[in-house]
Amino acid sequence: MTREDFLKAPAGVEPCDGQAGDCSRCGRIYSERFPLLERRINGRPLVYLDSAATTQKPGAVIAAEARYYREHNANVHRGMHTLGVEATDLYEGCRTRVGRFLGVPGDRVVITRGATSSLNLVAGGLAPTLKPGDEIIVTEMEHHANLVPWLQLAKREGLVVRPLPITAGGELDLARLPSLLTARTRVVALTHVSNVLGTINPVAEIAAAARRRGALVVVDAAQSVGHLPFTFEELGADFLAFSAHKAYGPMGLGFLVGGADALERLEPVEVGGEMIDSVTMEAATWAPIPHRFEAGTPNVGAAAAFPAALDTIDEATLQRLRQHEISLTAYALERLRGLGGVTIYGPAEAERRGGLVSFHDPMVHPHDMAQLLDSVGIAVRAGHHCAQPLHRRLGVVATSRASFGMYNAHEDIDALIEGIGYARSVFGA
Ligand code: 7TS
Repeated sequence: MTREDFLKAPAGVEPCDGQAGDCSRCGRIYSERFPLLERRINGRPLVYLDSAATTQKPGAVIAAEARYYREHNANVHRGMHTLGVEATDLYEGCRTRVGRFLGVPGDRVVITRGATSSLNLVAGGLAPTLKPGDEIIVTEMEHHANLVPWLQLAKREGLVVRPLPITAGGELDLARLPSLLTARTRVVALTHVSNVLGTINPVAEIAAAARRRGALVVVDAAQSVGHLPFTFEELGADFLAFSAHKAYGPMGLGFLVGGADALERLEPVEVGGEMIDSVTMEAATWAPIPHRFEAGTPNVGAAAAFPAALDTIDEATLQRLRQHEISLTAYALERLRGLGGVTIYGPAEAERRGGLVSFHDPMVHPHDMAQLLDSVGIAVRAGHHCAQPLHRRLGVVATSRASFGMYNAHEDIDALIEGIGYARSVFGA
């Protein structure tokens, strides 16, 4: 099939009629609120299947960030004038809103640049409490953001990193946990939802086992906040890290949420302005938590905008968003299996997964797959998805990944399947 032949076939996606919420025809949730989805790519309507990399943003989020710069822009916590007070209120309002969303008081929410910064803050911040020979358990399915900071820490402090392996079915091998958890285990770091396998990990169960051994539990919730319904308490973790941009919010903003006394254990890693109490030419003392972890001018514009994303999620309800992602994932699994010859990674049941599916088609290299799909307007991600050890374990250098947001519909998956057929035809398959 040539590209021209493929394009003659009816486009899988038509304009959505969802003016009042869900589209009655396709089941998308609030897709009319996401201006970017109106784009055309290479002459075709965009089919956006890369929400695990970043979600698109509702117009209300874009408007709130623009409004901040048009009407309120000033630096924060220096409230000598009206704009400074307004900017500070918006920034602190974001902290409170995130706390409410996850069921914790705002003073246990540290505002960062993203999940990666949050995880570096924990790993670096724990350094003074660790001794050579102490052990850290990290799962084999981590994104590099929740692996490399621990490897660096281990190198600097003489620690031992012990990998928690996965099973052939793409779940954590919990039978291995008891022997890995020792009297020297100080930290268990794990992802809530794998960005490659989609696996939802039983964080509460693992956290309970870790705590019995006196270890701290660090959860990378980059793929779960805004997608799965849960509170911080339910996870039973000490630290939880995530980025706003994967939860329908702006880029350059993330959070570290701490358990009741957990943040007290961290030494500030980034130091300078905004985070001090008093400074002499000899020494400095720190501002109270959480501000001591927020050195320098923060991304106030993004913080001013993120509550609009959380409002959109709450309006839809997390329960409904979760059901929607399960439905899309189940359909994607079914259609990909129907192609024949495609390896699909992670648990077989959609209920055990977040809203994403990684796959490998031996007929088309993942990079060619992504490029050919893009040529017909379909955006997927290909590569190692910043999880090289996991891909080594899976025995492939790269996979293709389709991932879903509230604005996706079953017909986007139909378009993907047609697109894969087209990609195969280019390689004579
Ligand atoms: N943890 C997980 C599980 C992730 O999926 C990602 C980003 C991060 C941490 C890092 O988040 P950041 O906002 O600090 O960059 N994951 C992806 C992805 O799967 N494709 O692009 C980015």
